[in-house]
Order: sequence, then C-alpha cells, then structure tokens
Amino acid sequence: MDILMASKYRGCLLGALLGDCLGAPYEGESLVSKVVLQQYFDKLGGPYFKAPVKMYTDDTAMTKCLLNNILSNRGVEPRDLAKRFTVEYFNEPRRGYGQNVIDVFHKLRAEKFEDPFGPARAQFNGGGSYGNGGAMRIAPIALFYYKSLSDVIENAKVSTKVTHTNKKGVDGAVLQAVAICQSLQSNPEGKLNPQEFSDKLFNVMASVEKDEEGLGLDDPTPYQAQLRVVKDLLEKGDAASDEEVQMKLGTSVAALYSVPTAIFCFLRARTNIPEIETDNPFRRTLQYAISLGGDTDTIASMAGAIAGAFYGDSFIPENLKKHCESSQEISDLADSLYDLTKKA
Ligand code: F2R
Ligand code: MG
Ligand code: MG
Ligand code: MG
Repeated sequence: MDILMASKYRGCLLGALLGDCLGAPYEGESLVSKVVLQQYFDKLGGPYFKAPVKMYTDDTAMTKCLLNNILSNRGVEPRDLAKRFTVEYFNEPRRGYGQNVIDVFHKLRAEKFEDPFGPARAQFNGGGSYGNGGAMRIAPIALFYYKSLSDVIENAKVSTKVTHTNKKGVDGAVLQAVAICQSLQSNPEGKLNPQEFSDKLFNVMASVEKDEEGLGLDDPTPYQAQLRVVKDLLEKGDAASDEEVQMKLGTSVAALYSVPTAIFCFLRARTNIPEIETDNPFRRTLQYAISLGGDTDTIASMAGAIAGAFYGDSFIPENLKKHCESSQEISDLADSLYDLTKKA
C-alpha cells in the first residue's frame, strides 16, 4: 500500500468535509473577522471538549452520493447518480441546498430518472445552472480518475451535468478536479511553486475552454482570465487586501467566482498570512478561505480538498476532525475508494 497516497485520499475528502462543516456557520457573511476565526479554530482544534458536532451541508451530502456511485459502479454512472442525489435530498432536505437545484430533484423523481441530464438542461430557461454545485462535490472524481487527465475531465463533466449544464458550471467542476489531481501528484515535503501550479491549470483550461458547443459566449475563456488574476494576487502577497481578493476573484455561489478563489486560498496559505496564527498550512487554508466570507462552506470545502490532497491527513488536526459530523465515515470511504482505485 502506498501510505502517502492513501493519506492524500483521506486528506482530500476530510479536507472537503472540514471546510464544509466549519465554514457553514458563516455562509453568507460579507467578511469574517480573523480574530473571531482564530478563537473558533483554537477552541475546536485545542483540547477536546464535548459539544454538538458541526453539521455538514449539501456540499458533503452530494460528495457522499458521488463517492458511493463510484464505489458501487466502479466509475461514474449518471442514472444511478441522479437517483442517489434525489433520494438523499428527499431524505434530508434541510442541508442548505441551492435554491434552484431542488427543482432538478423534483423533476428527476417525477420523470422516473428517464433522462438523468434532462431536468438539469431545462434549468434557467435552457441555459443550465452556473452554480458551484458541480465543483463542490467533485473530489471523488479526481481521486478515482487521477491517472488520466482526459478521464478526469470527461467524468467531471458527466457527473456535473446531472445537475449543472451551463458551461461555466461544468468548467468550474473540471478546474476544481484538475487542481485536486495536481495536489495529489505533488510531494508535500517538496517545494511547491504557486505560479507553476496555476500555470499548469491555465494550460489545461486553455484546452477545456473552447466554445465547442457554438454557444457564442461573450468571453469564451473566463476561467483563464480568473487564473491570471490568481497569479497577480499571489505576486502581490500581503499587499493584496482581503477586499481586493473578494472583489477580483469573488466569493459567490457562481462557480466562476468561487473555484478560482478556492485555488487561490490554497496557494496563498502556503506561507504566513497576517492575523492567522498557526504553523499548520492545512488549517491556515481553511481559516483564510472562511475569512473571505460569502460562500464560506463551499470555498473552504474546495480549498480544503485541494490542501488535503496536497498535505495528506496527517496535517489535519485530530480534534478539529472530531468536531465535524461523519468524519470517521468519510475517512473510511476514502480508504474504500483508494482500495478500488488500486484494483482498477
Ligand atoms: N444554497 C446555499 N446557500 C444559501 C443559503 C443556505 C442557508 N444557509 C440554508 O441553510 O438554507 N448553499 C449551497 O448552494 C451552493 C451550490 O448551489 P448549486 O448546487 O449550484 O445550486 P443552483 O440552485 O443550481 O445554483 C445556485 C444559484 O446560482 C444562481 N444561478 C445559477 N445558474 C444561474 C443562471 N444560469 N442564471 C441565473 N442565476 C443562476 C441562482 O441564484 C441559483 O439559485 C453552495 O454554496 C452550497 O453550499
Ligand atoms: Mg453548502
Ligand atoms: Mg459536495
Ligand atoms: Mg455554500
């Protein structure tokens, strides 16, 4: 067994879980005080105390569906995935789902899952959703298919289109999956060059962002534009204020204004950030992502997945994990996915 790779699988899925659970209480706030967050993380990550667990939201509920879809079918199977999302939603509807994705679940059920992509295609008068719901759950795709970039891209698209068919929603999921793959294949002890990391993503998106469906988009390369901003902000370092990051990259539920932000959070948190006091770069990633406000559960979850895939689960503070719902189950599912990938 490749001990490091198994640890990266757990790190990625636990990173996604912790970002979701710890970010959820702040979702929708404009900017979150770094002092308040420092106390929050110090308390939850310090000596263990009994407290109600921080509940996960739709981000993790849907990640689990995708994980179990891959485990049961040895790969993505869209009709089964559509069923799993729908059953999960009707079992636990109060997980903070996106406003419009709920219509997809109703239609899928009414139409008996005949066309697993049909209801998503009909969203927004046929334009499809550009929300970050595809990207926020994509980690299992990256982990299962990481050996082939074309498989990652294809399966990120297929799994996303069950709920999100707008090109910006789909390409955001592709970008997040590729970022996780890059982390998975990096040495956590080695030197990571943030500029190189984002250049590699840029090159992948240059081939993905073609207006191949003749959509006549105003800007056919929006993710490449956002990745240029990521590089500019990384170069500025401490000179870039949180407000500037928030304004230029965004912190909304739109994939275009949250996936590049999550990637930036991981890369920025490689080194110290003012007012965030921790030597642990995994924890720094989550604290920073949440501090930017907006879609905090989802941006922290996506940044956490990239960071966890880079550092592995040994960087995830034990007591922080214990305060998050289902952390043992997620860790076990990561091991099952790792075992399946070894056999594939
Ligand atoms: N929904 C939320 N947060 C809202 C508050 C939740 C509250 N705290 C609670 O507990 O209830 N969070 C979750 O939703 C995001 C993922 O959303 P998803 O799955 O992409 O959903 P949807 O509905 O498809 O899209 C989200 C919104 O984006 C806008 N939008 C998307 N496509 C559009 C288009 N083509 N034209 C116009 N608008 C479009 C709409 O406002 C959608 O409702 C995550 O943050 C997750 O945590
Ligand atoms: Mg959520
Ligand atoms: Mg998810
Ligand atoms: Mg969210």
